[in-house]
Order: sequence, then C-alpha cells, then structure tokens
Amino acid sequence: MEQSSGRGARIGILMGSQSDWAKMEKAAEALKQFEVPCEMLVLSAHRLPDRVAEYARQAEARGLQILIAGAGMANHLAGALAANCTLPVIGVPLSGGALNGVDALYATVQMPKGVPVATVAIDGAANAAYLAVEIMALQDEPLRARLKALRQAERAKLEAALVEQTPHVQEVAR
Ligand code: AIR
Repeated sequence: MEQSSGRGARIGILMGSQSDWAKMEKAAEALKQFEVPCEMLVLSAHRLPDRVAEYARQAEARGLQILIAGAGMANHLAGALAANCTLPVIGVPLSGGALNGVDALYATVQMPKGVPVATVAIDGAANAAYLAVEIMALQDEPLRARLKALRQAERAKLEAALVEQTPHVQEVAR
C-alpha cells in the first residue's frame, strides 16, 4: 500500500518511521474488508513535532474520524496527536529496540487524565483497526451490519473446523 493522503479518508494511520510500515499496514489491510477509506502517513513526534501537531489540528476538519498511531521505543506519537485534537486516538506500541516494545507500550498507555489514548497490544495494528471500526459502527448502520456479519462468518469457520476435528478428538480420548 502506498503512503497516501486520501481524500475521503475516515481514518488516519500514522507511524513514527518508514521502518514501521509493514507492521502498521496490517491496520489498513483490516480496514479494507470493511471498505473504510484510510490514509497512511509517516510522521515522527520527535523528528517532525510541528507537522504532527498540524496534522492533528486539521484532522477533524478534513473529515477524519479516528486516528491510529504506531511507533516503537519512546512512542509519543499517539499522545502528541491526542494532545492536539479531540478525535479518538488509538495507539499501537511497536516492537523493536533494546526493550522490544515494552517501552513503547508504557509510553503509549500511560496518558494523563483528560487526554486518553486507547492502547492495543504490542504490534496490534490490526486490532486498532477493528476497534476503530467498532467505534465508527455506533453511528453507521451498514458498517455495524458488516462488522456483525464478519464476526459471525469467523465464528462459523471455527465451528466447522471443530466439527472436522471431532472424530480425531474422540479417538485421542479413547
Ligand atoms: N520513533 C521515531 N520517532 C519517534 C519514535 N519513537 C520510533 C519509530 C521506530 C523506531 O523509533 O516509530 O519504531 C526506530 O525508528 P527508525 O526511523 O530509526 O527506524
């Protein structure tokens, strides 16, 4: 997927470095199945702080509804975005560096009262997208229907696999 500042994007996916791309692309891939338009951008809270603030301040007027932000190590990207807008911000701590994501997890999740960042698991970019869809689905009936249908289809797939396993399970139990 290309870096894009898509017109009509409802979700902004940001990351601290080009080296985060493959991990954060999982969020865009998850959004694709819901046909939710998104844009992806590399913007470091430390290397380009003014740009990060500017992006967050303009996000709502540009039609964005939720921001997803991932970075590794001292991850301040999600917090910096949250500080500059009132859109929901979902933070993705990324693995890497000497502490392999635990540093990013703490930096992302420990926000001060009044400026929250909803934090998902280390490298949990796909779940950030699912959470974003769940939030948007509150006000979007077709999206809610798609979300429920997908959850149901996944459950049915697992149920079918369970049925296939059953003779084997019985054999083992004998
Ligand atoms: N990073 C970049 N600016 C601020 C932070 N926290 C993070 C990136 C990446 C890691 O530092 O999100 O996960 C290493 O970045 P790079 O560009 O050196 O590969």
